[in-house]
Amino acid sequence: MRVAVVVPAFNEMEQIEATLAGIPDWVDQIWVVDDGSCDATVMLATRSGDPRVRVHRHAVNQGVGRAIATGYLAAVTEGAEVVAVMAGDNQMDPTDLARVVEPVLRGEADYVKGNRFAHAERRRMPAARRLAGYGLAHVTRFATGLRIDDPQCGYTAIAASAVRRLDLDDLWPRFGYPNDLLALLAAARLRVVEIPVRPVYADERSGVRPWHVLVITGLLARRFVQRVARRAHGQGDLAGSTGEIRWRRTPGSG
Ligand SMILES: Nc1nc2c(ncn2[C@@H]2O[C@H](COP(=O)(O)OP(=O)(O)OP(=O)(O)O)[C@@H](O)[C@H]2O)c(=O)[nH]1
Ligand SMILES: [Mg+2]
Repeated sequence: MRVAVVVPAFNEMEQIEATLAGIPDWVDQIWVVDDGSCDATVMLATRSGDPRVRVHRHAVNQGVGRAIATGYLAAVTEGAEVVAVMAGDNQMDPTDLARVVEPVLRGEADYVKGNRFAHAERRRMPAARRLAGYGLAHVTRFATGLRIDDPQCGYTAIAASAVRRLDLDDLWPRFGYPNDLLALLAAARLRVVEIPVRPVYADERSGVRPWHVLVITGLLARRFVQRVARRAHGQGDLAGSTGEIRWRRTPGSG
């Protein structure tokens, strides 16, 4: 199957070359989606020398969720059958990529999420990230019905067939997109699987701010209301029917 990697990048001139250099040989397409950077990100990505790399530019910054949606559509249009996301800040360990795409390749999942909490090195995550992650996992489980441990992890893979079924124009464009995407996947009854991945925190910059927790909670509240309304109209998706999660020690809520 043809595998693509989408690399969302906003002002990542310090990390983009290392990110691209780490992507394994067996990946067929690499889509760097530059999200309106005002530094040398585009120049460095363009001159990477890797023939698999194509750079798509947002003229103005639109948010990481929209950048990923742009990459999904470009990759699927060009024939990719599985599309992974590896952020341009080099926070995804390339040695995990095979395991992230494998459930999609085997036809066992429509969407795979990395789960940093299930990895032996989970304590390398900053404490505030872990705390927010645990809290948002509860809210995400409740809102979507999916038994997810680490909704904020950006290391993912999606089947092209799932991309075609989702309304990506409806996806929240900024931080909070992973939670919103899970809600869209659950509503479409697509199969979601979590796989342990190594958390990587080094000297990259982060755009995440404490108040994003409130934004994400609001997004999920909106999706929960939609889910209840669907159920009231007999179109229920109510999970566990939606997601089939491995690595979960105990059944989640929802
Ligand atoms: N901050 C930010 N990042 C963007 C944007 N658009 C694309 N990105 C890319 O999205 C990726 C993730 O952004 P980060 O701000 O590091 O967020 P994160 O990795 O989810 O969170 P941390 O765990 O704190 O690093 C990076 O590769 C960014 O370059 C944007 O509008 N803002
Ligand atoms: Mg980051």
